[in-house]
Amino acid sequence: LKQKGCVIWITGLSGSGKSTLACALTRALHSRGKLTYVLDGDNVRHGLNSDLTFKAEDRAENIRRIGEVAKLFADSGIICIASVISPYRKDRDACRSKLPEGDFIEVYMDMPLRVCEARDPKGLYKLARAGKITGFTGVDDPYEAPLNCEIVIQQEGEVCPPPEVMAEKVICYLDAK
Ligand code: GGZ
Repeated sequence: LKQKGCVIWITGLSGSGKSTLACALTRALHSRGKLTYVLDGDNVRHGLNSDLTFKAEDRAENIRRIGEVAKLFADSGIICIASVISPYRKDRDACRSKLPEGDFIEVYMDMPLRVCEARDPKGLYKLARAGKITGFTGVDDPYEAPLNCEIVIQQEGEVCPPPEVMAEKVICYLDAK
C-alpha cells in the first residue's frame, strides 16, 4: 500500500454539508487510487456508539471513540474521513493530540445556522424549535467553532460551494503537504 494514512476531521453544524463533503472527498480520492474510510457521526451512533446520548459527556465519549477508531485507520495507511458535529473544541483537540503532527486535518464547515436550518434535511431543526428535541446543537446546545483549523469551507455569496469544489479544496491542501 503506497499511501500514508491521515485523519480528515470534518466539523460543523447539522445540515452544514459534512456528509456531502465526506462523500465527494471519497469519490475524488478513490479516483486517484486512494483508500479511504468514512466515519459518519449519524451512522456510528447506530452501531459502535449506540449507547451514547447527546449530553456533553456522551458527545465527548462519542468523539473520543471516533478519534481512536480514526487513528487505527490512519495507522493502517488509510485516509480516514470523520464527519461529526464534534461541537466541543477540547474533544476535537484531544483527537488531534493523539496523532502525529500534520496527520490530523481539521475542516470546518463554516455555514450560517440559518442556512443549515433552512436546509433541515431530516426536519430535526423543526423538531428542536418545537421543543420536541432538546439539546440540539445550534438551537439550545453549543457549537464551538475551530480557532486554528487547517481548512475552512464557506459560502460563496449566498450559495454553498458544489461538493466537488469543496472536495477540491481539501485535495489541494493534501497535495501541497
Ligand atoms: C445534534 C443531533 C441531535 C442533537 C440527533 N444535537 O444532521 P444529522 O442529524 O444527520 O447528524 C446529526 C447527528 C449528530 O451526531 P454526531 O455524532 O455528529 O454528534 S456529536 O459530534 O455532537 O456527538 C443529527 C442527529 O445526530 N442528532 N440529535 N441533540 N445532532
